[in-house]
Amino acid sequence: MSTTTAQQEQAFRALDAFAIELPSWGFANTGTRFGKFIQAAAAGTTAEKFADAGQVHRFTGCCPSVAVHILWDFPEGLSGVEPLRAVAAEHGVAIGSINPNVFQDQQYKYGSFGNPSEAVRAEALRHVMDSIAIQRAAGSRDLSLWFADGTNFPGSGSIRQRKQWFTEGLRAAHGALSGDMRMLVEYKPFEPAFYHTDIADWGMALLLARAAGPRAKVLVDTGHHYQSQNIEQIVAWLLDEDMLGGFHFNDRRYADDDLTLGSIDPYQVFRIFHEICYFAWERGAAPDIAYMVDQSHNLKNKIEEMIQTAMNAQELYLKAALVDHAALAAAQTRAELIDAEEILRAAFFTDVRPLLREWRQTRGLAPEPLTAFRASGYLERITEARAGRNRDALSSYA
Ligand code: PSV
Ligand code: MN
Repeated sequence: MSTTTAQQEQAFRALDAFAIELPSWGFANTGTRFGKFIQAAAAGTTAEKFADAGQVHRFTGCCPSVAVHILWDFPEGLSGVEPLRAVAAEHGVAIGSINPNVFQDQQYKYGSFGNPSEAVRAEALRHVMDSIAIQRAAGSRDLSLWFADGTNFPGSGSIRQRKQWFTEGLRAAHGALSGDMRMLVEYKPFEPAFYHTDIADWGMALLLARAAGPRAKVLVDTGHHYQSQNIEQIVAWLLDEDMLGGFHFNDRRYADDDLTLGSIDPYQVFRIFHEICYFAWERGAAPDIAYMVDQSHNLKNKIEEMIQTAMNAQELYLKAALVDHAALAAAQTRAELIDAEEILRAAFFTDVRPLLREWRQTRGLAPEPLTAFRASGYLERITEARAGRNRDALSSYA
């Protein structure tokens, strides 16, 4: 498939409109439940996470905001917002979605919104309300909710009762939203709970979001599905129901592996983007979706990996934007199965990297973000500045 001028214009429009949010936690030292591998250059403070995220945006031009986790990035609460806004502006990015954390503190051992203790449920709601205050002060549109709630053994809790508690909690939180603020409800089939998870799939998230109110939508984390689940069908259904609020992108081979987007199955990411672009073509307008990355890497260099992720996302999105939708719709109507499939494959196998290089150049960006980042010397500078501290963290960890 060679590209025409009209296709180039279409491609550039698609790229201009495509932004993907980075997770602050993707720049810090993280690990698996078996241990951490410390990187000398990893960010140790929220300001450093924003500085590193700013580099990703500087070289890719498509990552203008950074998702924050309340306990990890705002230990001081609301008073941390103004200073962080200034830091974000200094690095050319904005504070993105707000992630409350009702899963790591001791009181949440048996859950948060689904905890059998009324006092703990109230505490979880208070934290979410505090997070909404931070969301408002930060000028952030999305409150991104993920709950670790669930049980490990049959009989441990009343599944129906917990569902009702979730409805109550989400409704109460929804009541505090105003203006253009939204609430995204994320689902996950298992981990950390291994018998039942309170919000285990998109159907449960959808019902809870509907019960919470009109500002609540579903968040699809690509790593939160069982093997071989048809994620693009979930996406198509949520789009059709006007309930798709956003994504947490990552790739996986087994479970919630947090691997680089498109590293294992780029065709799946393409098919997801295709459902979105096809929907946009039919409706004549792009749906309002928050694209976010949810990955943290302890083996690859974190900044380079986020640049790689952003580049993969752009490539796969662009391929989906180049699908000949009119021809596809006609082939589907005539049940021309091979032709319809080949239309998708033609777009998927188009090498869009030359187009991307042109787009970058016309937008004042370096054509090869990773190479340009490596040549900038930033990594060497932060490695030198942070290595000592990160080594100390290693010895205190060991
Ligand atoms: C849970 O696995 C999750 O996907 C949620 O989005 C959390 O906010 C994030 O990971 C924390 O890493
Ligand atoms: Mn997630």
